[in-house]
Amino acid sequence: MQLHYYPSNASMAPHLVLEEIGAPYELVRVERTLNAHKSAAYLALNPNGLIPVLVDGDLVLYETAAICLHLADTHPSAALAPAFGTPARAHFYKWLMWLTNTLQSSLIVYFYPERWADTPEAIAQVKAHAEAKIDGLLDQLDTELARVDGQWFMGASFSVLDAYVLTLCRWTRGFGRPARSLAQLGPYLQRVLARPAAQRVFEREGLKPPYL
Ligand SMILES: N[C@@H](CCC(=O)N[C@@H](CS)C(=O)NCC(=O)O)C(=O)O
Repeated sequence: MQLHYYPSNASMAPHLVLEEIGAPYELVRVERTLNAHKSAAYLALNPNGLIPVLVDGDLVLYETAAICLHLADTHPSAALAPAFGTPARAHFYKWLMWLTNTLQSSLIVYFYPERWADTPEAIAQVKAHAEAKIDGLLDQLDTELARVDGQWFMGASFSVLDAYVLTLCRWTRGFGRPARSLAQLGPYLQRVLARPAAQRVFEREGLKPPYL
């Protein structure tokens, strides 16, 4: 397998999943600073020009959540998702979709407000609205963590969701109220970060503290 990645991008979620699984894979750095994600070669892999892409044999897959699910499904012994057809699996799908289509998409508005407005004032307003929305979304994660029984997002078992939550919460480290400052999220993120797989990912992506 090959994971096309850029440090600290959405690719970190499948990178964490690959390290948790322990299967062999190759990291292919997509040089964003040179716009390599908009090159013809990369667009042939992902016509959206977005990171990540996973190549698994003949399969070329984009969309972070789909890649994470595929990795969990093809490596069942790693137990990174609840059993098919169970209520836990249904909630797992719900949170995975929410992470990608609600939290991640709001974060992308926050980081690229100039795509949504023209004047400096309007751009600042888009950014402020995105941060306010994300603030409430972080509260939702915190409330869920207070509800579940266990140290991981799904309870007793570490899952793909933990990799995804860490990746997205890290992006809030420059916020007025970052994820690490919330009562449940703060210690939870430290637990995910302390896993040997997470330590290897931060090392391999060349990331330096502060991690959260
Ligand atoms: N829905 C996509 C979004 C991926 C995405 O937005 N990736 C960012 C990096 S975190 C990217 O490639 N941005 C480049 C751009 O927007 O031009 C996914 O989850 O894979």
